[in-house]
Amino acid sequence: MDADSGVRTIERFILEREKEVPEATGELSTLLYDMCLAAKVIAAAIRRAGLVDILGSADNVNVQGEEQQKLDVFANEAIKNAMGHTGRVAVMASEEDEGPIPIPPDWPIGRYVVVFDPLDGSSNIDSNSSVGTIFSIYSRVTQDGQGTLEDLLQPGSKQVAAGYMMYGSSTMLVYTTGQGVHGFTLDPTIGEFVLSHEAIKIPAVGKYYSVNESNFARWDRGVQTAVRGFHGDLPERIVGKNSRYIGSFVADFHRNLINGGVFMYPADTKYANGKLRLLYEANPMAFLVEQAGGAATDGVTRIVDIVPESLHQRTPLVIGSRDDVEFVRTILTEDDA
Ligand code: P6P
Repeated sequence: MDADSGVRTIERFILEREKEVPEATGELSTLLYDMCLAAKVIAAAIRRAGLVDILGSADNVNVQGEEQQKLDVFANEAIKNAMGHTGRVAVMASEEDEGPIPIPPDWPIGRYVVVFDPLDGSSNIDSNSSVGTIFSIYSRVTQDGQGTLEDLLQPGSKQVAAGYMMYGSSTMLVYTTGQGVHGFTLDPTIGEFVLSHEAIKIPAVGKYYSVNESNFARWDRGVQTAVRGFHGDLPERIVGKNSRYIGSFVADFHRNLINGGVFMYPADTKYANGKLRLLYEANPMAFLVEQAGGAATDGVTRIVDIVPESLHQRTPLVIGSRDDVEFVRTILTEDDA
């Protein structure tokens, strides 16, 4: 195999994309490399999790009131360390931390803002189901010094990059900088993320629908009607779909992105604003899916148009194949919904 075997590592691919942006300074590229490093560190820990004492509960409850897993804590620290020591970030926010995460005092402060869910779906870890990291990157809006809430509470339409890592049968990193959606698979033999899915496009109509059916009685009538449509009960309006639901957002989203599908976590009588978080779950995935030709709403309103009011605010979410998201919007906006 010759030296340049056509293997396109993520570093090379990011540089190629950077050349297409005249005003690019290379800082965002460097930040994305640093996220790759964090991904490798987390992936290695998850691979070993079954062998060393890093599985299970950290005997702690996070700011969400959810039981923290040891890997939640590990992943959170890995990303904070990777992002905070670059001189390119002004402020961070994490699902695992209550407020804004400042840059360490002896480190230069940069112009980017990073929000992330360090390990989504972590309750699935002990059963070896796929889990993931989700991140969004913005440019700061304040001028100097430590970043603030104002920098963090920007609408998703202001994202400059977004992506996720999925730790499953293989480790993948999927990201966008607004120039399409591209997927990379970690080759453990060389320790590099290698391009495996260039220019991902989500089919307009999905094969799958993903929703927690056990919540059916908690939904309002419009949502129940839409899901019945996915069951195949409204053949005059929509072709029925297969149900696929892992209960790990990154895994459910990734399958639908590749095969076509729609994921829903609607508001219900338990989660009045839905369960998923706007800043570090819905927004990054909404940026990605729109770049891939799909759509993301709260049922009616485009996710990336929502102006956040708090770091951990939740939102109802319908995301995936464009025509399926539109079907739900139509049902929910009909008079008798
Ligand atoms: P439910 C995992 O806890 C998570 O935050 C997402 O990854 C996933 O989509 C959702 O919750 C699953 O929630 O209520 O269906 O178990």
